Amino acid sequence: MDEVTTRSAARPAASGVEDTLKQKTRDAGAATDAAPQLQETDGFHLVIDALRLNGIDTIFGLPGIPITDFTRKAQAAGMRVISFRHEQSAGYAASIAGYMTQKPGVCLTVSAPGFLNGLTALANATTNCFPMILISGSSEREVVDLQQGDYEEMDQLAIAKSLCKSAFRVLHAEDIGVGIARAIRAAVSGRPGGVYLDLPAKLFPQAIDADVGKRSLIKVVDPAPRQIPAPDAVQRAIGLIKTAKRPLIILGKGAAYAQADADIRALVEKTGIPYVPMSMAKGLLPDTHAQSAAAARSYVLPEADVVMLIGARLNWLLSHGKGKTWGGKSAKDWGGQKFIQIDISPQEADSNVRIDAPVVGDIGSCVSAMLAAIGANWPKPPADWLDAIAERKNKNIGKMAEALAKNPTPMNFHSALNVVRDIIRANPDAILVNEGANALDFTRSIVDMYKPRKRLDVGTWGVMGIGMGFSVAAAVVSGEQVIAVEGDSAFGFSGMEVETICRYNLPVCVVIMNNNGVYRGDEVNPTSGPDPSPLVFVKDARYEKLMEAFGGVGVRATTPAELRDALEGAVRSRKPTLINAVIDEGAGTESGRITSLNPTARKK
Ligand code: OXT
Ligand code: ADP
Ligand code: MG
Repeated sequence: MDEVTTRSAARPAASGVEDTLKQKTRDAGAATDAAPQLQETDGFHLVIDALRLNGIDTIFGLPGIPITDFTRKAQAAGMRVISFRHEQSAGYAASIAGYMTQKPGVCLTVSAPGFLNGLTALANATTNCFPMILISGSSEREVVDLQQGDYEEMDQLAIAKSLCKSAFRVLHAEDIGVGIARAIRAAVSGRPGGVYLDLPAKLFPQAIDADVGKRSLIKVVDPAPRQIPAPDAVQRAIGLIKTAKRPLIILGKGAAYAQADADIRALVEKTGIPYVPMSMAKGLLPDTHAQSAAAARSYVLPEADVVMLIGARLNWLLSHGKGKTWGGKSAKDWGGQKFIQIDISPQEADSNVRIDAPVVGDIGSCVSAMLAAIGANWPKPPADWLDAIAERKNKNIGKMAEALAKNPTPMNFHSALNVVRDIIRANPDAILVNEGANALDFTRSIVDMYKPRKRLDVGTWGVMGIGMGFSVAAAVVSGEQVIAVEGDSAFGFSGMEVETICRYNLPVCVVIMNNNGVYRGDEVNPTSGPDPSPLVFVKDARYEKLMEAFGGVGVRATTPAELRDALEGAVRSRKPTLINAVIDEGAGTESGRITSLNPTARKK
């Protein structure tokens, strides 16, 4: 226990432990006539102690009633309290901290509006399988339940339930230990996800005997237990790979999360099977790896006959495992592939197409079981398959090299991102945060990643707004240089957090791909009226001045040389930097690479 307060035993005690306290008072009174002094703690300190006991040393949040004093006390107790300008950014920060560390990231908010602001991030964490706990203060139960109009009244628990993995409320100080333990286990065990913890205002000052409080805390033993796959499931999967003439591995962000990097690499290399990394799995093996088929994606998906998914779902990002992307005749047709799926969730298999060999367990245990089963002399896949992939890949890499070599004025995405590509190659430990549409899609294919969990992006929902929250958390958690490549629209969702970046003096360099709008900046109002098109912004906006306003470095870059200078300067100095990279406003396409998902009116 880090802090206890002393009070006279004559004062009334909090509910629940009153009897213990009364007994102590009587005992103390029997020993001496002087007013006895009891050691006390309260809800504030118990929450802090419970988190710290479980190795959680950082909170991302935004203070206000009823958690202001909590943020103060947490900092006083030695926790890192990173205070944001908007709860949504704090929530995204917590969620990505969870992804990077396998410990639940904690976001702390005030009631109703603050809670709702954090809720998007909680839902996003759950969708992406990131472990996170949203702790929100809440109003008085009895007033909320009678709908009597309390300050920031809202039945937060009920609202959160449908948007996260689990939701709990703690009413009594002596239950805080259990509440935190349950939240931790729910967030990180099995398929990770978001957990909501509701802490009513009255809980925080509730005082209880310090010893009782201490004994009520739980240090969670083995919060994410290994889940060993069934031997017959492993054999079934191995048997299927043996039949393959054109095998393929797809690595998803679940594989990156699992931190089984060496075994995953060994499995890929020992089998010799080509692999495609999903966006956030880039760098799990270096993107320059000879077996990477990323540059031949649209060739390998329809051509493969056996596909092994490791921590990747057959959701929209993989065209649901069917349709033309997979060689099916029409949009919903199965392409004929057999699938092996390694995943911790037993319910994931068959969600879109038949999974012939589900291997259920944690990826570390599954991959090591597969490795043991394949032994030392696994035959390489047929040469004609590898040769055909190499040919496709080299062709695409050649095309990419040509595009990157051009130096148009104004800059386009290729010429600007070529610079980012070089900087990441020279600084492979740097973390790349990425959002936008064209700014996202071009960065994904142009900028190679070399190490695991270094690419953090919009994930399963393609959500805008993660940029600055992810950047802050990545810098806080890792201490590494962060480079955030942002569409100008994407940046706007969390732009005010550049103040947070400056306040904590974080090594974050924001690069805005400024094409004056959502997708492009050259659209006009068809009526010729005074309002601009809904898709465009103020032309030649000076985003760099926003960073300067808070003491950071701002640079406007109109050529690759200027961009390179500014990026190198940022990496060298580790100062908060914002580079406004001016991109041709006609360079993007609507919705980037996912134009096919964008309904447009038939009637023109
Ligand atoms: O094989 P082919 O020939 O097909 O080629 C592929 C690869 O083989 C090749 N490749 C390579 N070639 C050579 N060398 C290398 N190294 C290499 N690597 C790959 O390149 C191509 C492409 O490869 P890729 O990317 O692997 O393949 P593909 O087919 O694209 O993969 C499919 C997908 C689906 C897996 C992939 O496209 C993907 O991951 N997509 C994610 C898309 C996404 O999530 N987009 C974000 C959402 S868009 C939209 O929703 C936006 N909104 C609305 C909005 C949102 N999202 N959120 C909220 C809260 N509110 C509103 C908004 C407002 S975007 C947006 C803002 C946009 O404006 P900005 O200003 O921010 O951005 P700009 O567009 O820049 O202006
Ligand atoms: P991507 O978007 O990269 O394809 P997804 O988020 O769709 O990745 O899929 C990640 C998958 O990984 C989820 O189905 C999740 O259950 C699974 N997963 C997450 N962590 C683990 C783990 N430690 N072991 C096994 N599977 C995991
Ligand atoms: Mg844009």
